[in-house]
Amino acid sequence: MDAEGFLTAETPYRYRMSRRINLFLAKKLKVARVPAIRASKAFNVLMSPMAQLRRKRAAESLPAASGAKFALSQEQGYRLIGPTEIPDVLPAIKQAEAIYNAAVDAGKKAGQGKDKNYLFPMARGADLAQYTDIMRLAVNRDVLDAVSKYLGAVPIVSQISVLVSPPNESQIGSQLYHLDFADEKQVKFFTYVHDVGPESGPFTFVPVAESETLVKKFGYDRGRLSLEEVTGVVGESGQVQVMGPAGSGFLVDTSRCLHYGSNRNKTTRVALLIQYTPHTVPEQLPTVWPTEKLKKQLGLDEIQTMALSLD
Ligand SMILES: O=C(O)CCC(=O)C(=O)O
Repeated sequence: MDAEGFLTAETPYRYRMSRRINLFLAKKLKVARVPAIRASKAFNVLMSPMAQLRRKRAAESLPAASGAKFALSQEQGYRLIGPTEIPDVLPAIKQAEAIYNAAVDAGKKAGQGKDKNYLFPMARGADLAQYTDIMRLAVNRDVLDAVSKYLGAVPIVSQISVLVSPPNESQIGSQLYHLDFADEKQVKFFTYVHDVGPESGPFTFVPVAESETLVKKFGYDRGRLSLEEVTGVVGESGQVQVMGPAGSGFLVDTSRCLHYGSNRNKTTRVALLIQYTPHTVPEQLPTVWPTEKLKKQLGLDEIQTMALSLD
């Protein structure tokens, strides 16, 4: 999925500006994906150097064993999570399901009026702050510590959405292999709300090392690669197609792992998506959470508070 987010009156200026710089470099000057991200990110880092340092130090001082449970390696860039591995998952997907059911009951037709009618959020951003079980999962320390170590700094929870992929026949946009360009690295945490099988448009990706081979081979920058092109190089066995019962999840770096999903579903797929990005994400307007309120409600510690704050 391409970078997205909400512009609100509280969105710090540096995110708006770095996004503008990135879009200008990419669209007007046709600068390639990675150099454009680096240049626009430099602006964001320069505007908040102390916060950047604080987050780096906080990640470095995490105990060696913390985050080990869901560690993502730099060479693979992903970790699959079984449905019972995180106790916070079940209450969170119950809330996500209730949000989805309420939207369906209210007559929100799948895909109606949406740009991408094969994948869209039923709810997202600060609207989800009221759902404490979802927020608790977003700051689960086993996950947060694993992500902090992978990114080398305590991240921000940039976005949370309840994502719906209705049945469709298309093969366009994020239904084809691509990399996200919000930042050079990021981690998306998907949890399926219902069982997902081959008919429900499972999320599919190629781990980092093989993705890098594909990027070189096809001279990939910001476009799309077809399923056939990728299969022709890495075979079926080089692709991870995530299926499983409700509650199955995964952490994946969608900026480094080529991926696609919601491709010609026959049944509706509902997923809870929690996105972690560096604090200096250049090409996405991060969610502004009601940090102080959540801190009191959920009894957040220092690392969790950092993850829900843009300071
Ligand atoms: O599962 C999908 O529909 C793909 C989503 C995607 O491309 C993303 O979240 O970056």
